[in-house]
Amino acid sequence: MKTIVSPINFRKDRLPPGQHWSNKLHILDIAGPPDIDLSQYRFKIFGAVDKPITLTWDDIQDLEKVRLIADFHCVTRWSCPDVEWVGFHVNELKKLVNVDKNVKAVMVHSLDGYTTNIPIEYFFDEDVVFAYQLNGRPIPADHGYPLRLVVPKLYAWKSAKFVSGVEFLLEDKPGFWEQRGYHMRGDPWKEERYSL
Ligand SMILES: Nc1nc2c(c(=O)[nH]1)N[C@H]1C(S)=C(S)[C@@H](COP(=O)(O)O)O[C@H]1N2
Ligand SMILES: [Mo]
Repeated sequence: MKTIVSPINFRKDRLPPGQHWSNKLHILDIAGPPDIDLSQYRFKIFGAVDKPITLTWDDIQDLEKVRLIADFHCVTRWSCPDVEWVGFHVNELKKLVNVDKNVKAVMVHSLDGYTTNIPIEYFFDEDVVFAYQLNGRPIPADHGYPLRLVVPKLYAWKSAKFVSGVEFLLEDKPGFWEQRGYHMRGDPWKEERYSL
């Protein structure tokens, strides 16, 4: 299995401004984990693509596996170093659908009703994965079972847990926290916490 270490781990200013190190991931979500039956689980790729597609849990296991090691930065100011994830790289999606070249952003959809928007260049990046393992085990329910997105270069609210799909957008629009004042991009080194 290929291992990707996020380039953020090698920055001279590794800890973004206004953050402190924490040795664990703190559980933060709007509604707690949903009940999951893997035989019923579906992952949808839709929006500005040639042909929308729905993957089953078995389909997801067939995608090439990759390991990601990356620091995790939460807007509530804790940062957890060297978190280890296993899953599939976002570029696997490009093998399944043709994405419209005018796409500006994605909306990630989750089973708890959560959504978050991510600019397309931050989504299709070298260190962005959909993960089903955390530190060598299936992702615990509270941390996003069965599948979560991990976007190391942005604040953790962009790393949607319990994902049910990705929608490609021709125009960016705000997700759950972005509608409530969080930043449309959310770069921790620019302290893009709030858009107000
Ligand atoms: N589906 C879903 N994903 C979510 C959230 C949520 O409420 N629902 N919260 C976000 C926020 S605000 C943070 S800080 C991280 C926290 O991840 P953790 O609970 O695994 O530490 O998950 C993000 N992903
Ligand atoms: Mo958060």
